[in-house]
Amino acid sequence: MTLSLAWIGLGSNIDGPHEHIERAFRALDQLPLTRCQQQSSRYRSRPVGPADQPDFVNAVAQLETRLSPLALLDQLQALEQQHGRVRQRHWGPRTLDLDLLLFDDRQLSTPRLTVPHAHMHQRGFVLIPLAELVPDLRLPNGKRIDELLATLDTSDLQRVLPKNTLTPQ
Ligand code: ROI
Repeated sequence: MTLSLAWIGLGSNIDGPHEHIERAFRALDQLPLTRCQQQSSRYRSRPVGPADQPDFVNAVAQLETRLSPLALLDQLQALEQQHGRVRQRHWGPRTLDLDLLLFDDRQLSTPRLTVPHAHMHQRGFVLIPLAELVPDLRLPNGKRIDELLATLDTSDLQRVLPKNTLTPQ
């Protein structure tokens, strides 16, 4: 199996979001045939969608993996379940959301999985941490990440330190 790079968007806004994000980074590094190569900063962001829910903590992970996209998706969904994820309502609060954003420069469209992630081009809480990891990223549709970011208002995003980090990095 070939070695691929995959980028995962992490989000949480209930039941101790920081802790869910930190645990998720550790769990991603322990997935079979997978290593977490890079962690972005953590960001606090206003909810996109229904506004009557807590702010989110968002981040992005860069994985090196020998899993296929669908095998990786299975693993991500299992992790979400382990974090007690319950989908109460569409675009409602969640304990842990793990979105497969990009898989190499592939474009996939299957009933279970669309890559690149369908909404990532419009979401500052995805693009800002992703651009931290890959500043010169070009998406499979040819758009550069800095061009996409230039079209977005990202003023609601606030870089935050991970819980338990005492000194700024
Ligand atoms: N809004 C923010 N800020 N961050 C998220 O991770 C997030 N995830 C979602 C919805 C509910 C669309 N809004 C979000 O799934």
